[in-house]
Amino acid sequence: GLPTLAVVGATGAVGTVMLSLLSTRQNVWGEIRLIASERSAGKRLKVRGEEVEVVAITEQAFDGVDVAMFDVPDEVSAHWAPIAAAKGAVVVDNSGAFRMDPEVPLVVPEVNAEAARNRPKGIISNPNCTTLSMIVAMGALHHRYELEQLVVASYQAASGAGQEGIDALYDQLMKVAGNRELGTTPGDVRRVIGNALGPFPAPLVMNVVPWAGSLKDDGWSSEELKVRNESRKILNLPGLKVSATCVRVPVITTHSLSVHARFAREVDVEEAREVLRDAPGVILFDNPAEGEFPTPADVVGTDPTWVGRLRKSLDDPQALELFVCGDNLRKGAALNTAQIAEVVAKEFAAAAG
Ligand code: 2RA
Repeated sequence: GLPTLAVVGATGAVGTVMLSLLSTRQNVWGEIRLIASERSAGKRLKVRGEEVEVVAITEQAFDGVDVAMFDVPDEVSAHWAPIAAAKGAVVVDNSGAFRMDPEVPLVVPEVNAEAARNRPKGIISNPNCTTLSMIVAMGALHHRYELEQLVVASYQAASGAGQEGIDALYDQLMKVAGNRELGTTPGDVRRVIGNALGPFPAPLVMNVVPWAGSLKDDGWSSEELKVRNESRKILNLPGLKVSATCVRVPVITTHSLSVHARFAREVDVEEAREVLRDAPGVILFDNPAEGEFPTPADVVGTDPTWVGRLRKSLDDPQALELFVCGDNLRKGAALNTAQIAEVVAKEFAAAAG
């Protein structure tokens, strides 16, 4: 029969998108079991047109599970993913708990699908949404020109911080709506928002906030280090030079990045266009004369990585500038996890003959 899938963390922002993806993608699963914290157990959620009751996470909940997708906080994954793996499930984990573990592959099917086969711990990691929002396009260009350096700035959506990020931005929008004086004196937005900052360190509405994640050494944010470390691992370029500045913007869903990419060889912009046009999972949408470039408002809810504003650097014949957008809850999280799980499901199908 078809493999049994468990969705762990079915009730969160990513879990919700996951259930809708599982309902619309080609069905490769037998039973789909929904697992969440004790608090959410008993809830009934719709997947593939049927209501399924959420069960609380326990060791027994993984009985008979072939593939388990985890979308839960790092510490919950760190505890439960090895338990699910010990019970024989292949775990596809979207937390940060295992991404840099040398015995856990970090997989983006369009870039390094074959890495998924080598999983000594029975765990495969799904990258962070910011890395994922650009890496499919960068993988395609790397293939042609050999990437040496990335300098990126991100424009990250509120939903990257989960449902509380979404709620905070909508609440803040309500507080500023209709006030045509705001945004003219220092601190006026902050005063209107009061303590409704949600998970962000400054007002997000009518603002941009140069911060995502937690503080690490020498002033870097955890998010910026993730972009560096994960890009290196996915592209198998341990010496790749990466500088990232991660910024939160008042967008509900879809991360954007401005990328300066330097290669080992001189680039040809027409050829680079062709590479991107031919790359699976990438859409080149780049005609500024007609006002055509990707924006989060147009990209949200879609699967591909959208690329626009492609230019050859004026002062470096080996570098390209580009702007990319990707839905952080789809390709940035649920979709990539589903794609990895489908790669594993194919192994089951092949083994079953
Ligand atoms: C964010 N990448 O956007 C992060 C966490 N998923 O906040």
